Amino acid sequence: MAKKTVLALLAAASLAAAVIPCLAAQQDPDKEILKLTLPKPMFVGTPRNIKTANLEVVTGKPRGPFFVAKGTKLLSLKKPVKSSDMQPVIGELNFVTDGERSGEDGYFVELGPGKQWLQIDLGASASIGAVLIWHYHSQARVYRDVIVQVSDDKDFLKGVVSIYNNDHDNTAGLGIGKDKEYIETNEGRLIDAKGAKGRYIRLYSEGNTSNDMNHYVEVEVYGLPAK
Ligand SMILES: [Ca+2]
Ligand SMILES: [Ca+2]
Repeated sequence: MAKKTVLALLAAASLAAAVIPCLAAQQDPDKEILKLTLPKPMFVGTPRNIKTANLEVVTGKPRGPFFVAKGTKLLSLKKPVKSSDMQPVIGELNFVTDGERSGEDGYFVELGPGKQWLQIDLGASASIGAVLIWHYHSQARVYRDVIVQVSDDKDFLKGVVSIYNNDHDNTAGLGIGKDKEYIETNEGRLIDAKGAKGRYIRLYSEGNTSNDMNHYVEVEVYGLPAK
């Protein structure tokens, strides 16, 4: 190959390398990176001895950036919470939206055993971009049958959109879910709500790999007011 051709190829390659990151950053001009605040991690290393059928592969890598519609805001802070268990075993339902994300004792609410739900009332219908959930992150564990739904009906009888469902065997009776089970960490679980519209967010779980109880440290709902 002629020396000139090699130089031309090298120049083209370096130009491509310079251009690609710009394209990636531009992506969609109507979107921006969702800014999140994470609590400090409570454990490190790859968890062992978690046996469950539908677990996603643990990469150990931090979550990448998540893009949402420009102007997306936290809508759930201090918003009212109700539950299938209105008398939690430990803590208070308002812990779920109090803005505290710490994994330490005193920051989680514990709902009774088996299938339980809790529900956040945003006060007005919204176009929801993302839901971030911390069930419990001071120990590696997997919560079972995590199902997240959005609706404008407070009783979730009509107009229900499921934005997450990892109940692969339908033990919760809300339909088979295709999402994976995952190990809780300080990153929480970020769910892409894809602009689902609704005033209420309902979250189900059915115990976890350490015990039969259901826990929440914090839930954050991000979105835009519905048009
Ligand atoms: Ca909290
Ligand atoms: Ca199940």
